[in-house]
Amino acid sequence: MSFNIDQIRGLFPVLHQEVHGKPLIYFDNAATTQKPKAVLKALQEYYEKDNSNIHRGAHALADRATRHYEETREAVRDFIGAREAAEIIFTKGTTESINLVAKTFGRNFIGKGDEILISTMEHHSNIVPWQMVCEEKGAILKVIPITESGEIIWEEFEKLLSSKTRLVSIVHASNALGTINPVKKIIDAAHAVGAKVLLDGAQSTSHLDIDVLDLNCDFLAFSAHKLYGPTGLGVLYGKREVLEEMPPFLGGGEMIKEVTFEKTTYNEIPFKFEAGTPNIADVIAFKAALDFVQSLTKPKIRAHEDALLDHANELMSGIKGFIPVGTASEKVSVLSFNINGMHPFDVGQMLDAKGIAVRTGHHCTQPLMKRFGIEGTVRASFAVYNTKSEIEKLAEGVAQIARLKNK
Ligand code: 7TS
Repeated sequence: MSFNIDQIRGLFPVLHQEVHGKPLIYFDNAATTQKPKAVLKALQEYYEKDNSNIHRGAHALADRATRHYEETREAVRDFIGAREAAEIIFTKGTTESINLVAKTFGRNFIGKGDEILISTMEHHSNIVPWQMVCEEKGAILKVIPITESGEIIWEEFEKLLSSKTRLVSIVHASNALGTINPVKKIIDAAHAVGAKVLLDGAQSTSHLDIDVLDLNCDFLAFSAHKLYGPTGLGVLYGKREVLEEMPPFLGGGEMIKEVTFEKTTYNEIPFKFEAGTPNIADVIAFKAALDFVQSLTKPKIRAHEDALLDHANELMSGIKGFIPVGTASEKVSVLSFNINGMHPFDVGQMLDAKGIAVRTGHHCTQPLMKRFGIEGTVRASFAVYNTKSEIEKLAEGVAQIARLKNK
């Protein structure tokens, strides 16, 4: 598919509506993206034609459902450049993917006095699971500081890394600032001290080309719903040798080889980590979302979104009272800001009245907000279907609101 913005917008029914009597401008894409028709159609077709439990049925519908489910696993493998489909585990989302690693790898391979490194800009879902591991195991959580522009301080990271570091768990692209972290360099440095690396790819997978073999990360966690796919579905990629050494996460059906009352043996990966009936319909529909992204290609998506971000920066930087939060040199299309003298929530409400959907608050990054000495921000985050004229309406709206307090 060529990058024709009208054609792309035509694929997203939800965009074509009015809110508060104004055409909807959807700039809350870092929270969740909208879904193209192909995803909606795949969901409906699955329930109309193939609905069946997978892997265990000896009938045609179960065979078809199983085949489609496993086709998505293969599509995800291809999407992130993994070696084999067995390294792709379906979860409920990024949060569950990180918790899976914390509860299995964390429990088995992190002990008293060991260190886990995260950064100041982590989402709560990449903080709390590690605090739980530390509490349980007597390990220590260390935090990489960041600069005023929202970039990790490399020298400080190097100082924190040591032979005690078991895991570096870091966000690839920040949801609150947009910063793209230098993850390849981080992974190489972590491996040099024998630590494993988990990448939180919740915000990077929709914008950046991801090649897990080139990056050489040990784990990658992401959510389908931020990637034009359904909610309630996530992915955990892990290297085979690491996944094989990890104990199971949840116990139940599907994850076993053989059960007796005395002893249970576990299934092979990925099934060892997929206990119970999975989210079959959403997994199957997710393939349509991946096909959509692949058809546009990441470099074209990134070029489009970068142009939107540049346009927004240009227009907004001239507004009196506009305070950007997160000005790293490498960013995904997230524009976080405050308006002098105004609470972010009030700004969000006023933009909503103009039909513009943004997110306000701490974005589940309270320690990051504390680092900047603020309560929260207004966040506009852009996706493939957003346009320059929408950015102009945002800038107009922000300018009007800013004038209320910044004469
Ligand atoms: N990590 C990052 C970097 C995120 O942005 C999010 C969700 C998560 C983890 C958790 O993903 P989930 O799908 O399991 O919820 N971020 C946001 C956000 O910025 N606004 O709403 C959700």
